[in-house]
Amino acid sequence: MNLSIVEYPDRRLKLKSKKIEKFDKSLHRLLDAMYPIMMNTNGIGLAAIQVAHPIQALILNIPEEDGEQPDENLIEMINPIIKSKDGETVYQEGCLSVPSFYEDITRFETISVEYQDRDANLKTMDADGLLSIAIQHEVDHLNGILFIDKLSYGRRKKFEKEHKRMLKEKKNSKK
Ligand code: QAP
Ligand code: CO
Repeated sequence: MNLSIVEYPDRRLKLKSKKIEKFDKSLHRLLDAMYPIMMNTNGIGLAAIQVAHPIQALILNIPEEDGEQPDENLIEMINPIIKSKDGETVYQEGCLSVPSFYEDITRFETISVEYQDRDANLKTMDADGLLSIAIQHEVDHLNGILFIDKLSYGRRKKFEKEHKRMLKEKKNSKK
């Protein structure tokens, strides 16, 4: 499977992802292909829409204290729904679809999320810390929302300016 990361300002990132009904081989193949892309690009979370598949699937591998991301820590969530949320926390977020830009984002501190695994089994997870932030960031992707959409007017302007500069640099390096 040949996947590549969809980057801002691609309008596909604004799509609302569809609920998954078929837990078949093609879903498994997609999930299996997403994982190495995330790991090879130093990601900790990736939604299917970021590889051009607008379906409600996301994967996570939250680094441990030592920064390691063993394969056993992979979490796959299909059709996730955040059932409860509490508190507030601020973290400097980034996104594989918005490379090289990081900004403080306020999220809920703790959440409870219901989802299905790749075989359609229903699961519930209570999360706090970086895992909670990552789940909220990825569930936003399923709703067509990027972390930069949450910035204040002034911070968003700062992003647009930096983004324009980045595109110019990219063009120039091709010449
Ligand atoms: C979402 O983000 C997230 O700009 C996952 O050059 C962010 O994996 C969850 C990345 C913050 C929790 C907290 C970004 C890699 C990875 C970049 C990512 C880059 C290379 C972002
Ligand atoms: Co993202």
